[in-house]
Formats: sequence, structure tokens, C-alpha cells
Amino acid sequence: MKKIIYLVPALSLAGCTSQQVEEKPNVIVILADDLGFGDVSAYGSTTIHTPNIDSLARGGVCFTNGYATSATSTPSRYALMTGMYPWKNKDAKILPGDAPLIINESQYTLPKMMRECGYVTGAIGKWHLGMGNGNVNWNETVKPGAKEIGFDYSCLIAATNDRVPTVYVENGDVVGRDPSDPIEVSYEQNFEGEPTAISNPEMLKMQWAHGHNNSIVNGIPRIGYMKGGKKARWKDEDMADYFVDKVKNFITEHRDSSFFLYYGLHEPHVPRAPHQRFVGKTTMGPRGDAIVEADWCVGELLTYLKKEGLLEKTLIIFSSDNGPVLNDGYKDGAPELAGKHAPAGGLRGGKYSLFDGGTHIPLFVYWKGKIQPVKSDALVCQMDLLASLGSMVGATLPDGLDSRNYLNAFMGTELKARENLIIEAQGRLGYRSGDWIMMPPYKGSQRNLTGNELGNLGEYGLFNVKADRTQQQNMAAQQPELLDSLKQNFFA
Ligand code: NG6
Ligand code: CA
Repeated sequence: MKKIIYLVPALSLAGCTSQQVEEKPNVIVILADDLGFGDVSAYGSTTIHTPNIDSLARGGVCFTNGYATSATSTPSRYALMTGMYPWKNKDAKILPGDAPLIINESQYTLPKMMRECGYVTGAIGKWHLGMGNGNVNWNETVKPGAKEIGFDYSCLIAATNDRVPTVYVENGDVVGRDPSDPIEVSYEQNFEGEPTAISNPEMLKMQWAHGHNNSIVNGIPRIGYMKGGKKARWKDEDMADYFVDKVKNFITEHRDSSFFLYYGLHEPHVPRAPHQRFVGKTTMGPRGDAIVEADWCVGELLTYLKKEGLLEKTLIIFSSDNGPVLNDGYKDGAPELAGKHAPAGGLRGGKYSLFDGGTHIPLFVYWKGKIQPVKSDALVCQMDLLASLGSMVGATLPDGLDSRNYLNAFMGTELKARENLIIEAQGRLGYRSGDWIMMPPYKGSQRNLTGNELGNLGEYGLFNVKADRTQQQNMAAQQPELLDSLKQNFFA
């Protein structure tokens, strides 16, 4: 693809014509972190049981061809929030915890759209889109952040649960901030006298496999160095409960208005440290137990909505930011204990991969009493939620978005959506068109340290994922005309 500078659609040209809208449900987007197609029992996996997540799939639209744009978190979330392909923004790649906000404050976003159309907006859980402007002082209000891109309320972890700073940031302020113990963060060097996994391995309750050997917090070694903020540091085992409480509070507080909530689950991303009550719930060790914890969170949310009388008034979307990984840098037994469990549900590759397992993710849309249960093979992408929800709430969208309106497909009344989708894995692009996936000839290693296959074929790949779901047969040589036409569309 040519190197082009892309302009982002700005808010000024957009608006809301809510008078045309019949009904405005609350909207909750639940986005798990690294949960694969095979990690939920809804798609037939028998090695894990996720009854609460399955209830969304069984009672709503269960997508068999649902996609994230990307095989890693930041670009994937960027597309969801902005309705733009993430490869158009050079900063949309895995961010450190002190990275600046990568969404321009004047840029059009999903939460701004919802707010414009009368919604109170909230973001709770994993963020990973950067905050601040490059030189963050964690001892003051950090901005720009979630608020500046459209969230009235936010309670977040800045990046990932394996990256410093390991603190919650509520409306831009570190929770439990203490002026007498200021927080300092560096991704370059350690602070003098602070323990790391290298200097103090005896402090570790979880061992690192690759990376993850910098500061130790809660006995777990992290990516990046951190000093201070001792009282503010999270306890990984309590994170699920912490965010579930925040979610319930947000719902109660806004039960009488329309609300839009983005709920970023931290499971089953590393480090997997579920609460004690989930430990041993599966035979798969911390990864399996973390998935059970995530399922519990979904159950808590559903029960709470019901209790508040809001279940019939709330549209719930459940998905994952990218495909699965077993060994993502800690020795937590995930590969050894997986047994027959296939986290990507048989799709080839996983997180980081241009093969289908990187971006082909679980996706369910549920609205009690409104959406009829249906299994849908429509090709849909999380990036399309912006335009689709926009059409539901009566938003007037700016020109130039990559997000497309497939509201009927998301509501299950039409079983067709996209013809094509560009997928991305750590900067490499591929193309899904109909039942075909075209992968350009990337060079480089076959696998990274996680063991996941990356999809560097060194030649063109062309796979019919309907006939050959596991991408075993490269049809590029047999189908030169099809390959040419896909290349033409892709490079256009
Ligand atoms: C990688 C980390 C991995 C994970 C990932 C981001 C190492 C060796 N690996 O760099 O553990 O944090 O970044 O994952 O540091 S994501 O789901 O947020 O994209
Ligand atoms: Ca992820």
C-alpha cells in the first residue's frame, strides 16, 4: 500500500437528528482482552464453560464471522472508538503505559456520537489508547484522555494489566494518589533501589517467560519501571470485582437517562491472576480460571441490569479485541494445561497473526425482547459499530469514515453485511473478501516467542475460509485470476 497521510473526520461536521429515532436503548459494549473464538462455549467448545457469555449468544445474534480490525489491542480498540482503519494512524500500535492519547481531540468518535445523541457515556476497564500528551505526571489530573474523546465518566487501567503504572485512573486521577509517595514511571530505566524481576527474583509469585522482567507489583513482574504510589497500586486478584462495582455504580447513577458504557474486561490477558474464588475452577490453570472470572463479570452485569429493570432497555454487544494466546510472556502453565482446548476454535494463528485466528473473534449482540435469537454468518467488524449504532440513535456522521452502517445485520434482521474487510496484524495487512482471505507475501519469522504463527508466508496466500476453515490450502497458484482481482481491490 502507498504511504499516504490520512485525514481524520472531525466532529464539527456531524450532528444528531434524534427525532427520527423510534427507540433508544442503553448500549453496553463489553470487550474482552485476548479471548479467542474457541474460548467461549457458545461456538461449541466443550473444554470451557461460559454460561453467562453464552446466554448473550443464545438469546441474541451469534456472529460466526465477526472481526476485530486488528490482531492486537491498541489498533483494534482505535477502530472501535473512531470508526477508522487503524493502519491509517501510525501511532495505533501496542502502546506503553505512558504513551500519549492517540485519538485526536477533534476527531469524531463513538462516545462523542452517543453523547451528541443524548447519551451519558462511560468507559470502565482496559483503555490502551494512551492518555496525556507524552510527558505524564501521574500525580496530577492526566489529560487529554477518555473525557476529551467523549466519555463523561471513566475508570481505567492506562494500558494493559502487565504494564506500569499499575494503578486505576478515574476521570483522569490516579485512585489513591498520595502526595507523600509520588508516582514515577519510565519505560527506559529503573529507578534506583526499586526491585525488578532480575534483581529480586525471590519476590516473584509469578515467573516471567519473555519480557515482563521490570518492576515487581503484587509479586508479579511487569513491563516498564515504576516507583511510588504504593497505596494506589492495584491487586490483580481484585481487579474484576473492582470494575464490576464501578459498572454497577455507573448503571445505577444513570438508570433514568440513556447511557452508553464501554466495559473493557482485562481477562484473559496476562498476567492471569483471577480472584481466589475462581482458582481451580478449570483444569487449565490461570488462563481457564480467568475466562471463568470474565464470564462471572458478564453474569453480574446481566443480573444487575435485570434487578434495575433495565435488561429490556439495553443493547449489549460482547466481543474480544483480538485473538487468543497461551504463552504471552509469563510461566503460568497455559500451554501445558490447555489439553484439548483450542483457544482459537480451530482457526489458524491467534493474537499477533495475520492468519484468521488473529482477528476473527467472538461477537454477540443481545437485546432482550427486541432481538430474535439467530446465528449469523454475515461478515461484520467492530469498526462498523460506530456507523451502525449511529443509524440507531439518529446521528449524522461526518464524511470519510471507514465504519459502515450494518445496523440490520447487528440486529439480526439481515444476514449479510460487508463484502470486504482489511485486517491488520502488527502493521501487516491482509484482505478478507467474501469467503476468501488474501495475505500478501510478508517476510519474517513464522512465529514469535508466544509460539503463535504470524502469517508471514513469503508468498501470496489465498485461502477459502468457508471450504478450508483452518487455512491449510493456499490456492494462490490455482486461482490466479481471483488473486489478481483481490490484489487490485486491496491495493486500490
Ligand atoms: C506485548 C507483550 C504482551 C502483551 C502485548 C499487548 C512482551 C514480551 N509481550 O509486547 O505480553 O502485553 O504486548 O497485548 O512484552 S494487547 O492485547 O494489549 O495488544
Ligand atoms: Ca488484547
